[in-house]
Amino acid sequence: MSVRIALLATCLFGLAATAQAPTSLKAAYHGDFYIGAAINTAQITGEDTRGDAIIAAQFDSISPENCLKWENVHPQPDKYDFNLPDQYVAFGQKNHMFIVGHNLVWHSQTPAWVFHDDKGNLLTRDALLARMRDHIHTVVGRYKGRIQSWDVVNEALNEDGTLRPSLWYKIIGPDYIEKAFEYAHEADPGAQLNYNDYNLENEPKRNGAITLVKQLQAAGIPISTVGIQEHDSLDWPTLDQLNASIEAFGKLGVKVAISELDVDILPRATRQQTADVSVRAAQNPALNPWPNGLPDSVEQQLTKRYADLFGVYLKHREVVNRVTLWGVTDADSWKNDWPVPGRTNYPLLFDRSGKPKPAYDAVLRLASGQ
Ligand code: 9MR
Repeated sequence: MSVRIALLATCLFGLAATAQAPTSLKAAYHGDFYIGAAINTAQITGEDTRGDAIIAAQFDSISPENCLKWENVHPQPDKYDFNLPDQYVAFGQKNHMFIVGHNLVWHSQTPAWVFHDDKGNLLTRDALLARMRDHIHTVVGRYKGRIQSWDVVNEALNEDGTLRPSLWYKIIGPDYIEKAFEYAHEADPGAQLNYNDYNLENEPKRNGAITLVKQLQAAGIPISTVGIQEHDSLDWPTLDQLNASIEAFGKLGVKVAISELDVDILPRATRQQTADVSVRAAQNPALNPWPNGLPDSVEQQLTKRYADLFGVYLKHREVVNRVTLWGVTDADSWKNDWPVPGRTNYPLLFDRSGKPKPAYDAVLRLASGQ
């Protein structure tokens, strides 16, 4: 009898375990945070059918890898191009996703005309503010109520925590950041507004972001989240650095978006850990050691790294509101061409053929507590 009961219990338990085991990232982390992916042109237009199937099955949030950057959406003073952004937002709505807008104000990928008048002179503060307001109202206004979160200002800080001397800063002054948030809030009072940057795990830059958030809060400017990009390697940031940053921002009363996650396993080609898109390094076979596949030992390190990172995010699930991977498969990643062009990198959870990697399994298992 007791054997039959035990057998029955095993069967039922087995069934329950099968029924409950999540089969997608978004199901596994449902109730904890959104799981997002940055999507590219071929995925937005539907040309990459394999990628789109992965995105729809696995993710409940999307970010536009490039199509909403100023140079793409507003290439000339009187020309906006909403073709791709409209398709991007439609894709997210069709799949009931949390849709992110990236980004409104950045020193990079912003055409030179933005800062100059017809004669080539730098604009005055008032003229640049007017241009910024017009851009933000036009873009945010178009997707009001449909894009739920905007990266309002991207990468405004230097590594030492001071403000980067961009043309935004030089022409308008340090309050260009407040103004950008103010205009975004005017354009869509319901949208979450994010300050987004890399290397916020390093203490000096983290402190710079803390000061920034406090200044915005003191001025009554609505800021809802800080985006920690998380362009990581196997040994940076330490889990302590990551924990400390999430905790520090959480204490300020803002949420944290892990906004651009990937893990670079290739030899570092730059002196410092950075995600500065202007940095370049020369090709060299020593910097591209695994063009035909990753050795098991490195695959295991990557798997452990992803499990450790998601362990930290889960621990802070009250503060972390989304975790967005910067790409879908390894073939899509910017890390294949930055800072060295033409390398074979392995930074994401799906391999080049679209198959889930061991790191994917580890992230899924972690959520379901198996
Ligand atoms: O992944 C993006 C790549 O395709 C672009 O060429 C590059 C320049 O626009 O930007 C990359 O995305 C960056 C993001 O917008 C901001 N943080 C750093 C990201 C990686 O460079």
